[in-house]
Amino acid sequence: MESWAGHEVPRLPGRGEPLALYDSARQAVHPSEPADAGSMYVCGITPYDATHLGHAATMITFDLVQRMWRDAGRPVRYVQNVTDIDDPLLERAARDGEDWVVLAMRETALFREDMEALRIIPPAHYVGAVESIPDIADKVEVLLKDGAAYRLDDGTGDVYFDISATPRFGYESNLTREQMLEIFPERGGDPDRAGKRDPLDPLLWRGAREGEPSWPGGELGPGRPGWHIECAVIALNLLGDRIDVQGGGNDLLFPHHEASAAHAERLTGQAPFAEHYVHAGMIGLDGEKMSKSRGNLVFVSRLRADKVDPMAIRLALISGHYRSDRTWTDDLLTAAHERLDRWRRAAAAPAGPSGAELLAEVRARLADDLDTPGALAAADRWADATLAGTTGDPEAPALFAKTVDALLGIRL
Ligand code: 5CA
Ligand code: ZN
Repeated sequence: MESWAGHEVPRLPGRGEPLALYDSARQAVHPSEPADAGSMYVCGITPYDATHLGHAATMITFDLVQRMWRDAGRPVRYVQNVTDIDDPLLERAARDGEDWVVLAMRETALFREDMEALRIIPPAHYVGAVESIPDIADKVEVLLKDGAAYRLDDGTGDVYFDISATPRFGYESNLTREQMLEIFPERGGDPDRAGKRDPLDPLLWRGAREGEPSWPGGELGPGRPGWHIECAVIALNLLGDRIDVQGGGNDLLFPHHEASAAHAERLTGQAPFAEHYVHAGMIGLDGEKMSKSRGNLVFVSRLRADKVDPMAIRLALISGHYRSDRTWTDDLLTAAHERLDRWRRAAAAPAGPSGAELLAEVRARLADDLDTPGALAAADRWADATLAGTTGDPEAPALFAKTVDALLGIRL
């Protein structure tokens, strides 16, 4: 699938610091020091509605990871998926009397535009579930033959993963079995499906149903892929057996990333699948998680149509720490506009305090688990001192602008 257009990222003097990130599996901040290229897989959209600010915040989080790795001299191998076939897409298309393919294509195109506007560096591979179906079917067959999966004998052709096929199930989310059982049905799982060996076993392949799209699955028979195996296979195919970062919002902690890791680890015999499982907090509105099913959405495209500067949207979203669940408010956007205006005036000043010190401070704050509030505070101090009339280095305003552009993705 086509990715979106990139833009030039300014080169900064010197070299950035190694990035430390919180890993949900180890529940602590650890250095992410890829040996050569940094490999990152981020769970992308299910395109049945427009990109909302929650999606944007998550994409910006991993954009910052990419920017930090690059600044530290690491090339980056970045893959993102589009879940362009799944139940929510079919349900929305049926509700609106629309062709699911048309819906998916339209919303994916809009997502690309939003990503470009927000200056998200595009992934090297932007991959749809549909185009990956033959590869996914192959891997489900391997799991079946290997005894890690089983087919229900009710004639549906549905294939499930046996979670006892990995001794590690649960290591990624650190949830108790009770917690898993509670969350599983809320996030697409079907614990009560008759014939499963364990209520938590996730679906790998859904046999063809009347009125639903299906694809030939070779020995599996016609059907379509389950959700977790989609991400495991795309990541394995394009990034190899072990990746540095598996990313997404914290709604994917369980079962999605737990099951994806279990699939991948069983297929490769290597664990852990990801060195870091990184989860962005949920952006909410009026105290509730912003979600398509709740209908409390603020769309990036809507704000853009209202002529809101995408850089203000980006700045508003990074004013909170990426890991914290946080609420979107109009005040946040107003504050971001004011900050952007202050930064722009400071960048246009004839001189300012040391740009090199500011750069070092921003690098240090971001290297510590992407402390964007700390980085923004450092930039604010520099901008305030500059606007207060401090004379100093005539090169500093240009370096300030380059710093916030390269590391924060804020083009002044
Ligand atoms: N296609 C799957 C991932 S394979 C999916 O979760 N799609 S999604 O459209 O629901 O979400 C796309 C990305 O945005 C995921 O990484 C998800 O975790 C994240 N996300 C969804 N809602 C929010 C929210 N309210 N705040 C922050 N991130 C969110
Ligand atoms: Zn995913």
